[in-house]
Amino acid sequence: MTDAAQMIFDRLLPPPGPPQAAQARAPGNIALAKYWGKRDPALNLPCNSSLSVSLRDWGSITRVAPAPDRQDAVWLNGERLPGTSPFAMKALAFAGRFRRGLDAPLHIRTTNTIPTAAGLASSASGFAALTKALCAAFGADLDPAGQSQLARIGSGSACRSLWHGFVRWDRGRAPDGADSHGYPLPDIWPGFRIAVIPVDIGPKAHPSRAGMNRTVATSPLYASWPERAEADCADVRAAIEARDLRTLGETAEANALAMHATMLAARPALIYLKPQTWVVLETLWRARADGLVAYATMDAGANVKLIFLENAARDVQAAFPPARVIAPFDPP
Ligand code: 2P0
Repeated sequence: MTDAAQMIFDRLLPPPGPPQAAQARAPGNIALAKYWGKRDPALNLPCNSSLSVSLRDWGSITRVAPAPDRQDAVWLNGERLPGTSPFAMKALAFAGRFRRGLDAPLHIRTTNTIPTAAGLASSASGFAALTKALCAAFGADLDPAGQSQLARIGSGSACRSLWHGFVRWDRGRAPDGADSHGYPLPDIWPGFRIAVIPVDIGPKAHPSRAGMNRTVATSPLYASWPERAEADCADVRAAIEARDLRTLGETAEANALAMHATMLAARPALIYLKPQTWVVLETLWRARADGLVAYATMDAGANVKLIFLENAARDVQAAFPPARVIAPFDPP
């Protein structure tokens, strides 16, 4: 039986033929207006639009090649993974959507260029790079919007990692998700900075997929999220266009905290933030009262990301010595 996700691959890809070796890279991304909650979990169709900034050369490089030993295998950062590893199983299941029954065993090698010490998840860049590599391997000449639709099925946030700079993922309306993919914003903002303040670099306590689904299913606060999040996404878009960091930062920070409020109200509660996260936030809010123009956002983990402009970089680094600053619009 063909599932709904496979029908999208069948529609977008040419008939399967023997794969070639191919390699691709993709940046990670941080959402300034978050994706949280699916209206269709099988197709990863979101309840609201989201908007991110890509992390330049922090991302994933993935190589796909026919397996000389005729055994599927996956390597992550040079280490061959057991077949039972969740990452290996997800990557091979995704590759299966391109193979469509063809007997073509593959070797998949992914290297993350995001420093482990930054504590950032890499599923977005990983699935975006894997999608690009598999499209090249199977001779699928898709435009980036088509690739974004396929990457979205691997992991929602991956559909924003097909481009550098600011990317919006439209919620879309079509039941098959044809209008739910990323597209790049034309805005180039050279002074825009993002910093990662590592709080917890260990594996996630709760995978975000399960966390998101639990929030939608059980949180009494979730009902207010989709409409507010959609408005936040539009406000972030407008603030980028106006190069208005204050509005962007205030909106992004409130959006992230509102997302965490929906999680806190889930039953049982879903708590990603740690005591040290709140220490970082208190320090930020005190510094902001003293004039620092910087704002925070947090994802499905305890680490804090700060949003600011180049002229605040020195003060951010002084207030948060472990901060790793990224200039998203510098040449790679
Ligand atoms: C985001 N997150 O917009 C939000 C904010 C985490 C918090 O997208 O189930 O790995 O694969 O679609 O994309 C993390 O969730 O989830 C995420 P799936 P994904 O960046």
